[in-house]
Amino acid sequence: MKQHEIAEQFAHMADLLEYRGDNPFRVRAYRRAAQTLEQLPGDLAAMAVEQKLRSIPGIGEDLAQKIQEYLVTGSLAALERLKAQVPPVVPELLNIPGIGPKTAKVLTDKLRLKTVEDLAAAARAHKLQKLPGFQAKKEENILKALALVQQGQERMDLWTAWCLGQELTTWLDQVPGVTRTSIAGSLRRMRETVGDLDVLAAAKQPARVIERFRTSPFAGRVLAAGGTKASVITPQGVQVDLRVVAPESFGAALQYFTGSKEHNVRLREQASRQGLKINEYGVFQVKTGKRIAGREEADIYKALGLPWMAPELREDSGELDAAAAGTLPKLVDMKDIRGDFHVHTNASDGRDTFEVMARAGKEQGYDYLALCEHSPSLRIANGLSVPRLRERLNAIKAFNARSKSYRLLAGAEVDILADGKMDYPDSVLAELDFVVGSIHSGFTQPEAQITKRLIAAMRNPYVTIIGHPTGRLLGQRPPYAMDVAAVLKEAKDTGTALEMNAAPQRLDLTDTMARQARQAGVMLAICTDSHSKEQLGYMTLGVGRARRAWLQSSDLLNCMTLKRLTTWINRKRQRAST
Ligand code: DGT
Ligand code: CA
Ligand code: CA
Ligand code: ZN
Repeated sequence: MKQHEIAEQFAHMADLLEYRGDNPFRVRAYRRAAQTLEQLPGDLAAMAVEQKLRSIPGIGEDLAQKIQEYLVTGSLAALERLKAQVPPVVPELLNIPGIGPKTAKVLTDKLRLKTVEDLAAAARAHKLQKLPGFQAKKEENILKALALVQQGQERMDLWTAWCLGQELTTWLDQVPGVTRTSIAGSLRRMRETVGDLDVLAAAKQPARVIERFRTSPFAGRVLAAGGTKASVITPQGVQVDLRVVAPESFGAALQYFTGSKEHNVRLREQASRQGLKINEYGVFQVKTGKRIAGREEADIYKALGLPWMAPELREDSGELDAAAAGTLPKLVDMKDIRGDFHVHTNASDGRDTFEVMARAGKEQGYDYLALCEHSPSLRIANGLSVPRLRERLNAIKAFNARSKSYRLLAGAEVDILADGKMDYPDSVLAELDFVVGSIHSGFTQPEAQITKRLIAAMRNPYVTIIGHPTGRLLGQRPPYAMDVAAVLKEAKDTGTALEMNAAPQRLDLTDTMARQARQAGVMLAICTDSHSKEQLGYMTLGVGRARRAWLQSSDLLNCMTLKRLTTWINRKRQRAST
């Protein structure tokens, strides 16, 4: 409700006035009014209409006028003037937990801070504890607060974002008055990391939903809350932006807040050439101001003569031209996925047993699951010796004898050794149904050598797919050097698939490389690289990433029936033996 927005504006006024050393009575008047408004029951806008504002304790003539001003214009001229009179860094400083107006004043006067980074540098150099009214403890607290603020600014991995997104929409769905909900922003587009989480809801009375949200367990700290939107930091330190819109604008808001910004810019340009205007409320005719779309997202695109396009494509990377030409791909979908490859159990470095993982694959509704443990040279991962691998083969035979519609494939994730040889002899590989060849060592070799290793592995008739082909770990390890064109060509020529590893710390191949691979005619495979049964859920991420790469089910090994898959694997083996 409006009183929360105005309370926030008044609190901000009080802080800035105090920073400037204004009359303490005036400062206190704003601060008290902010507190009163924060706790005010009922609807402030209705009170304003009934001229009842002056009956609120602590609201005199001047503040009542300011409330009216905000209700009419959506801002306070006095606050804007004040902001212009203080150094630009001040509002940012006041945002840091533990820094009030007095502290901000000392910091900007004595240290001449220009940015928050300046503050961090000064704190690390222990310059703060020498300031009047500061001690070591205060300096330490500021450093901690800065770390926290920065943590909130860091990007989260896709799985963290996905799980939180599910929780948020589930929670929102049960809030009274909410008729629709959706994830928006980079999570809906399935970017590899997510800055903040954007969620959207439709309700006739948005303020009530916001009110619930700001007092929900998600709101560890409220950054801002108004009548239609709120930004909070969850107790885990993740920023969530919630917007609540009227049902007739849901489609427009969803389109707008899904982004990407680049896609939206292109779309708006196109609209304006057609005499239309798009914003988060709908599509409007410029001449008449008439609204022609807004309720459904597809209607927004339709109003521009375009088909709806999947969020994963909205990066201004050719999707608008493809849409106009009617050549958008029919993207792969979760329901097209028939199985997972590259799954570990506790026989190597996984957590769950053979039985648990086997059953979990069936519960996913899969037709098949390839269990792939590590090979012996990966000692830290408890790689399987040949006798242990044979035990595994027997266990799989026994399992399959009891299972009709769902099959386990006998696989292995076999190390591609430093010289390009595989970590099991071919005679052993020949006993397996499925081989993932992976590089787990020698990441710093020069490009030519890594490329040679990969090519040698692909020329092995038993290697079905190359696992995590670039070796990168998000935020930890860069991809190793390799000749991408040569690798793609060899994959195509030998009939070897490349993995789209769906583990959130890998996401390897990247979307752009997978798209390149598809264009080169290379087969791909989405694998979760699961080390526990929950991680089979990474498939959702993998499918999202594959959609960003414009992949269709015909591009993916795990959309094949078991029969076609077997034929595909055997074709490479036979080609090699002739
Ligand atoms: P993130 O949070 O960094 O992972 O990336 P996004 O894409 O979620 O970005 P965010 O949260 O800043 O904004 C969510 C969406 O809202 C964004 O994808 C498009 C839309 N949006 C935000 N700001 C603007 C803007 O200035 N112009 C346009 N056209 N769209 C915007
Ligand atoms: Ca976002
Ligand atoms: Ca956002
Ligand atoms: Zn691996």
